[in-house]
Amino acid sequence: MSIVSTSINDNIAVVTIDNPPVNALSHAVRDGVSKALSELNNNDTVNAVVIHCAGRTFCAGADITEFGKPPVSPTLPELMAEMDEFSKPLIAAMHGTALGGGFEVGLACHYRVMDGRAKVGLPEVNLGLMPGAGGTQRLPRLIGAEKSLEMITSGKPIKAEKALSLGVADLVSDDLLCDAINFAKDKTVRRIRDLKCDAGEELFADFKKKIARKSRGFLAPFAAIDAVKVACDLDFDAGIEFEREKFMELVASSHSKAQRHLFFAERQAAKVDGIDKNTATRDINNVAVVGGGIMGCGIAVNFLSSGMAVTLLEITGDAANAAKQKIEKIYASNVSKGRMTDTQMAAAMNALSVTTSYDDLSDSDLMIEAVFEDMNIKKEVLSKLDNVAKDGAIIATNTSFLDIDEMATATSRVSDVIGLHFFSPAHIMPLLEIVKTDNTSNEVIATAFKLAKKIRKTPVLSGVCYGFIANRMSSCYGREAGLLLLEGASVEQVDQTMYDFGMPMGMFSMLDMAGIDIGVMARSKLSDDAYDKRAFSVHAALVDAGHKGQKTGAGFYEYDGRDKKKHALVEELAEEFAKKYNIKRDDISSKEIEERCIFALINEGYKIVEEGIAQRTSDIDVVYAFAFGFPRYKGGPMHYVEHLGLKYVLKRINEFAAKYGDRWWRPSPLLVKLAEESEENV
Ligand code: 3H9
Repeated sequence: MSIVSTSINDNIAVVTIDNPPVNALSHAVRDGVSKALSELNNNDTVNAVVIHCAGRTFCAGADITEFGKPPVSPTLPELMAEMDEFSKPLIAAMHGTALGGGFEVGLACHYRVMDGRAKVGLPEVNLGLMPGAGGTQRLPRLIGAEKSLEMITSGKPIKAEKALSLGVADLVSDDLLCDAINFAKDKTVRRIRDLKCDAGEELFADFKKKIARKSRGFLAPFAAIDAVKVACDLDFDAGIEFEREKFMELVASSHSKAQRHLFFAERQAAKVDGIDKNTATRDINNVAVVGGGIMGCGIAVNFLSSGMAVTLLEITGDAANAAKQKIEKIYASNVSKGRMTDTQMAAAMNALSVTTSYDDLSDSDLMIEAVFEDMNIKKEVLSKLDNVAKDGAIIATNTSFLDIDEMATATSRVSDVIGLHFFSPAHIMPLLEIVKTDNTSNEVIATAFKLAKKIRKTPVLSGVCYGFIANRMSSCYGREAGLLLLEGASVEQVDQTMYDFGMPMGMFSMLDMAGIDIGVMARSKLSDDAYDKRAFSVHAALVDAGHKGQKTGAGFYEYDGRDKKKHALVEELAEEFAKKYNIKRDDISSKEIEERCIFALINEGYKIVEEGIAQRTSDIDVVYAFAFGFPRYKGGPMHYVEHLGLKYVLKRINEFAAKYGDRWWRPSPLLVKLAEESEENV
């Protein structure tokens, strides 16, 4: 079948797009549709045209791989203009996910028929873009400015029923093509461009304020608001011109390049060397979780919400019941926020059982331990799981740092042991680090990736090392932040600098939130040469003084409810330890703070790749963006190097090595090699 084909029956033409996997609107598709429409316009036997797609979805948007290349006619806006000029009724028959340019094709049609399970949306903001094929001009004319602003700035798609109620869809159907053809028979031409929309000035100013916090640092949502305002203020053609100009600016921006990089990086991360669709996987229906703390409960929620049965084990009956209540509380909060129904909550809670006996876990397909971060305790738990596990059961650990190869020796099935590292809160954070040991089988790794998709997590593969990808990198950032305190920077200055860089919060605010004692305890088990003791000396002293962070009312800051203020003790401690370690205190610029923190991440990232812990640099970007909120418009630390220049980054790392010693700042050989090969000028 060709990429675009036409069939005519009973005076209704059906134009079918067949461009797997998601019918992206590549040049071949646009060209094919354009030619088909021009033929049908001149064909007197045709009264109306239905546009429809083969495969699993209506067009999922423009072809993202074409962005950044010179536009080739017909561009999507040119095709939309042809559709506007089309003289016969045009009906979009949409199934799957009609997104971005795909939805805009629907909006350029005169009517929209949707499959009952279909969704439509304008997710361009997730790519650092705004709709660029009429979406900002047609949607407000159809459903009003306010609802359009919500859809466009959130990027969230809506379901068919909602689309029907908003007037986006004209018909929702269970037999899409057949109903769309019948629907087409008595229709007349009706163009959205001829409608008018209106809204007061204040709507747009208020909307910018409303999204200011969530969209801090991003360009695209604000550009999209301006474009919707233009839809209300100017005529359609002027609006389209404005939209095109802003869209082209965004395509060329570093923001969109970074966000497009993350889009493909996320999909690339799911590809594992040596594993493909023919690799066998195991069925996971029953999951055991050992440990009913915040982590264990969050992990359990993931599986319950995806329709799996969970048995949660705690040491005592009281602890088991408390865990059940914690899970119930998470669900009750979801219901109260309208994220799920009472019926869905009841189904999830019915699938949960709690126990104190390992024997009750014998039917589990997957067992995950989420107990105290201590090698001996974890080994004991894994050994108990091994004793009751059925053949083929996967035994997983949620450790954040520990050596899983060693842990696996506590079982008789090392090839079935894997790390599934969730991030707190586990039912919300999108990343799942899948940690393979030297012995984990491909079947178990492939199953973990399949499972991640089922529980809607973004998986990234890591090898075993202290802290894996995420926490190993974060330790380097934490080390530099700690040293900067001793060298004269304040907690507030370090945090503000990193916040301004785009991180959701600074390192010290993050430590206060998570609890400073967790890291202090983890480091207490390390040998002195495994980390820079000086960098974490203030942390240890704060914990000794009972200041463990928000939970004790003080840590790096002092807390009064949600308000935080300077904690004078921190400065005193920093001076004391600076003296002890003979560190000269001075004014430190924000540039130095930013570069020390970010370049430490980058250097470690290259080391992680060269050691084979991560498969590729883009996996590291996914980890840091999804686990720690590295600003997506900067694409992750490794992509950010492209923006800065490899040679510049290496030069600064060499300078830091000369000034602060090369124990931590020794440049990664991979970085050196790439910088040498790079043709950029410093
Ligand atoms: C836009 O439309 C701009 C316009 O307003 C204006 C233009 C002038 N292009 O995600 P999956 C690939 S911007 C190229 O694993 P799923 C993807 O990389 C666009 N390729 O499947 C992957 O390749 P591979 C607005 C694309 O079932 C394969 O397809 N639209 C595109 O989990 C399968 O993808 C969007 O932002 C694309 N547009 O999810 C929607 N989309 O197999 C982006 C996908 O080699 N797409 N690929 O790794 C999605 O959100 C999801 O792909 C979708 C399916 C929900 C559709």
